[in-house]
Amino acid sequence: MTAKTPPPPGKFITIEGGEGVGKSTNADLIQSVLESRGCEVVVTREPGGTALGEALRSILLSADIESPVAMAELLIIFAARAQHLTTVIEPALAAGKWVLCDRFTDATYAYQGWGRNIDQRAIASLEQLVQGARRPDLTVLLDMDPSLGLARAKERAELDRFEQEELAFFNRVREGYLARAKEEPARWLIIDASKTLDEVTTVIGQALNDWFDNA
Ligand code: Z5A
Repeated sequence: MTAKTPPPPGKFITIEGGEGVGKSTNADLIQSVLESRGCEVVVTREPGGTALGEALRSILLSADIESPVAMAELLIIFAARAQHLTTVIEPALAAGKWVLCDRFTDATYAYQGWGRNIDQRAIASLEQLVQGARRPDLTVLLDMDPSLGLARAKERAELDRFEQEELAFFNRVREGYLARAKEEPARWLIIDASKTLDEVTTVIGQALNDWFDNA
């Protein structure tokens, strides 16, 4: 009888980046790399991931209702996150599953912090309150010039409330992501998302396999 190799214990992986950088497109690839390593993967997203979170997401993205002020936007995002963490992310990790989340709190620092100029300390307080010690184990940042991502997003569908912001907003968001990645380089894989989809998927696949081998 051959002993079966136990699957690696669950980890929390997030995908981040500006508009249209290819997060959703590349989530499938990341999932398949993880599954090829024997991981059971739960794929989810923020804002969203629960019925309440998806309802709050609709409010946040709608361009047709009253826009929340920046602080209300921040609190709605953390309300959705509290529900998501308690009912989806923590139970999955506790059961040994891997969680792959399209955006998480780094997006809050980038969009509400750098983009909307909310004090980073206010975000850090909410992060501590809602998440305790929970932080991503690995974050894949798809990085590219925001004008390129916005052009991709425009081709695809009608623009949501965030996508209607001016370019300067998205440049600040990008700067925020890169600053966070610089602060904690071991957690981040920075991928040049301006390349062709084939090139991007190859680089992500290699980087993820290297990370696994060195973990
Ligand atoms: N938000 C926030 O403010 N604070 C927070 O804390 C959180 C979120 C968590 C919704 O997120 C909004 O919430 C978001 C920030 C805010 N702002 N907006 N809008 P979202 O993740 O749903 O939003 P998004 O960035 O707009 O997602 P997206 O438009 O679906 O983009 P994506 O997932 O990165 O891209 P994609 O759908 O995979 O690809 C876009 C198109 O490009 C598609 O047609 C692809 O086929 C194509 N594509 C992908 N890769 C390539 C390459 N390499 N070459 C050419 N074409 C490509």
